[in-house]
Amino acid sequence: MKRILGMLVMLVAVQANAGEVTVSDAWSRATAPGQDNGMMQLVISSKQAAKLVGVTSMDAKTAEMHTMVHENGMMMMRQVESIDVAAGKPMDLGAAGYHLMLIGLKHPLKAGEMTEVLLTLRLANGKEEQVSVKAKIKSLTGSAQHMDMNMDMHH
Ligand SMILES: [Cu+2]
Repeated sequence: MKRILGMLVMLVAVQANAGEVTVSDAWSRATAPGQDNGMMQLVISSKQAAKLVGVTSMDAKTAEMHTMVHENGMMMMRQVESIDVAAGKPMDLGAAGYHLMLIGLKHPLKAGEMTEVLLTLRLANGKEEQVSVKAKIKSLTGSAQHMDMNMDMHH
């Protein structure tokens, strides 16, 4: 009974926050043979200002938020602690130079399948909201291979 009550409280808490944050256009890239890291792009919209503060992947050991930076003439990736999302303004991670990094994939990402992450956002009102996101896995392209090269240098 105690456990059921706990679950009910959790459901109510989630519902109270539901609707502040929506995620769209989530996609990921199919991995090349032997590649154990993946990336994901998505667009986050929030009614109130928010910060993306955590990412959990269902298909990888860990997930991080990364930004691309120029260093010694090369594009490198750096982990960031959070990503700001302005109120009412869609935050396109890719356009802003960010991506989500899936590290230590438990299995290859195959084109046409889905991969799932759980995002944790801290809202301006101090509450946290978690959003489950399913991303479509797209096939590898030339530019993806360029990025994988940099990925290996960093990790
Ligand atoms: Cu990265």
